[in-house]
Amino acid sequence: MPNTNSLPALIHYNPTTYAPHELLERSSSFYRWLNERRTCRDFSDEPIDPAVIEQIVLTAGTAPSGAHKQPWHFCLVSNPQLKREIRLAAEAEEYESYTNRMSKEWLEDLAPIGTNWEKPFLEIAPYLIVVFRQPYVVQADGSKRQNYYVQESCGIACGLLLAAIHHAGLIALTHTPSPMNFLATLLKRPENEKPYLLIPVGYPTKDGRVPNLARKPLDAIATWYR
Ligand code: IYR
Repeated sequence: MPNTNSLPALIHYNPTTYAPHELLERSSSFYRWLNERRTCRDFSDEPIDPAVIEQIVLTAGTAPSGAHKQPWHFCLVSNPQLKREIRLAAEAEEYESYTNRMSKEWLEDLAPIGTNWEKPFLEIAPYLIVVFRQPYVVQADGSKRQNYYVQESCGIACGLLLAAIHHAGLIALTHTPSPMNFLATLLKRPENEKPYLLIPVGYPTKDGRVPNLARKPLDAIATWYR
């Protein structure tokens, strides 16, 4: 017998829809706008209303997640002393990575992007959003309950976060110091949280630059099966 005792409570859902003739213009204008997003390392220290950061994080929190567990936490760091400590710890790891840990091929692949172990943007950007994933939650009785598809859920949330940052007219950098457990220590996070991404957010400098990269064309990223 199927279990009929635990039917989920479903509610009506009527999102905005558009006529077929409007879809191409809407989808292509959204693409053209998001295609303007670039990862940029040249941050201005110009302040930004913290309420803006909160709206951006709320947007990230709309991401779908495995069993709707929402297995993410966003640390919003504007404290200058904490930003300095994060910079120093990140640079120590990055120095070790660039000089000893990364392969020759990896360094070759990064050469056109022009990165190195120095991360001044971690102090200059007005905000660092440090994203943590939660592989499990600790319940009231102390037992652990696993979350599902945590990497996927956090990846989608960060994608929405980057789109929200772009929509606000700000820039971001998806920074991945490795290893990055120093972030959990500095931010005193609970044991069920693992650092996922470190994302400085701010305005670009007036003379900000980005590498001259091209995106793959459609036929290189998609295959039709009609
Ligand atoms: N985590 C290092 C190295 C780095 C790695 C990749 I793959 C990049 O696309 C960029 C940087 C750093 O942040 O410099």
